[in-house]
This record gives sequence, C-alpha cells and structure tokens, in this order.
Amino acid sequence: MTEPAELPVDETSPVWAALKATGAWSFVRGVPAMRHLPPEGPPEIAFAGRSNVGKSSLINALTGKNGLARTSNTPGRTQELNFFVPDGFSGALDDLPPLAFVDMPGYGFAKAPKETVDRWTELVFDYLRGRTTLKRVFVLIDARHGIKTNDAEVLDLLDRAAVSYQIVLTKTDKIKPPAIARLAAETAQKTARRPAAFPGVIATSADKGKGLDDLRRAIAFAVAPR
Ligand SMILES: Nc1nc2c(ncn2[C@@H]2O[C@H](COP(=O)(O)OP(=O)(O)OP(=O)(O)O)[C@@H](O)[C@H]2O)c(=O)[nH]1
Ligand SMILES: [Mg+2]
Repeated sequence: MTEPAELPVDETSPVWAALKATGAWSFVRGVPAMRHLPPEGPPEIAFAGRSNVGKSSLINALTGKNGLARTSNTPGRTQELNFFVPDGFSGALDDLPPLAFVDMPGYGFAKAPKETVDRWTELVFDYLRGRTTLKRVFVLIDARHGIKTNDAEVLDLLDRAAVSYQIVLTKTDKIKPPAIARLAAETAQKTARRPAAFPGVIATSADKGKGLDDLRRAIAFAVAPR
C-alpha cells in the first residue's frame, strides 16, 4: 500500500479545519435529476460505489455526525445525489464553503426495478462526467469482495471521462489485518495503470473509525489549489 498519510496537507487551511470540524456539517439538498443540481460552487468530493458498500456511513464517520447521511442495511437507501457542506458559510458567492461532499446512489443493486436502476445510473454517470467543480471521486470497495465487474465498469467510465478517482476499501473491520494489506496491495496493482486513478488505496472502517485521517488527507490534497 502507498502511504496517503504522506500527502502534504496545509493543516492551517479552511479545508482542513472543515474536515476536522466534528459534527459541524449539514445536509444541503438531495438531487433526484440533473436539472436540480445546485450551481457549481465549492470544490466537490463524491463518494461512489456499489449499493451497501458503506458510502453514507463513511460520510457520517468523516464528518463525525451520525445520521447526517442516511444509512441502511437494505441496499438502495440513497436514491439521490445528496450534498453536504461544513457549517458556518452563508453559501453566498463570497462566502462559499471550502468543499462539499456528495453522497451518491449505489450501483449494482440487482433487486431494484430496472427503470429505477437506469435512472440512478444515468444521474450518477451524468454528474460524474459533467461536473467541473468535482475534484475527486472516492470509489468505495467492500474489503470482503474487492473490485467486481460493475466496479471496473465505473472505473472505465471515470478513466474515459478523465475524472480523478481514488480507491477506498470499506468495512475493513470485517476481515483480518493481513487480508486487508493483501487486498490493498492487490487493488493498488490492479488500478496502477488506469489513467485517471490517483495512486494509493485507503483502508477504512466507518464502524471502528479506521483510516479516517488518511482519507481526510487525501481529500484535502485533492481540493488544495495547485
Ligand atoms: N461492519 C461494518 N459495517 C458497515 C461499515 N460501514 C457501513 N456498514 C454497514 O453497511 C450497511 C450499508 O451502509 P450504508 O452506509 O448505508 O451503505 P451505502 O453505500 O450508502 O448504501 P446505498 O445508499 O444503498 O448505496 C449498513 O448496515 C452499515 O451499518 C463498516 O465500516 N463496518
Ligand atoms: Mg447510501
């Protein structure tokens, strides 16, 4: 595994302050279709992945606010693009938050009706392809399963659209440490030649609060002006 913790990050920046502001985040809006998207404003970080992989749980763990993003044992919980921002900014053009999180509907939810799946998939793909303020997509992969065919299809799409993404393993509390290290190395190797993949696989557990600072550093690095 490469070391995301080594990414240089300005710990005096507003982004870092927001990422460390436990509990001080709010829901802005849920977007059921592209025409409801908020105007482009703060740099956005999106969380994508198969249904039930733990996207909403990871956002709650990162922001330190349980229940900010709705989670559920039943796949297909998140049905819109949900936008979250740190508190303390009016949202006026001269007072935009330093970043926003976007929680996405999951893909690969076989039991949902086809039209529903098609609608979500279209929304997710349209957003991912077309948003200029989107700084990075974290593609979440269940540590028990690794990259599956539908994950690889999403990575293909991101590569084609040249949208920067990084892999995050979730639910690492469910497997043993040697298996985590093995999967992280294997996943890093599988994605190494993908053109839009940012190097480094981040191993997390929302349940145990593992890997959150590594992820915060990766986010701060992605958002930092260059
Ligand atoms: N053991 C363990 N369970 C987790 C972890 N993160 C999430 N879960 C569980 O996995 C299930 C799905 O979590 P969600 O966060 O709702 O997953 P999601 O990716 O947002 O799912 P959709 O919105 O349906 O796409 C819930 O039952 C969570 O409690 C984790 O780190 N460890
Ligand atoms: Mg969700």
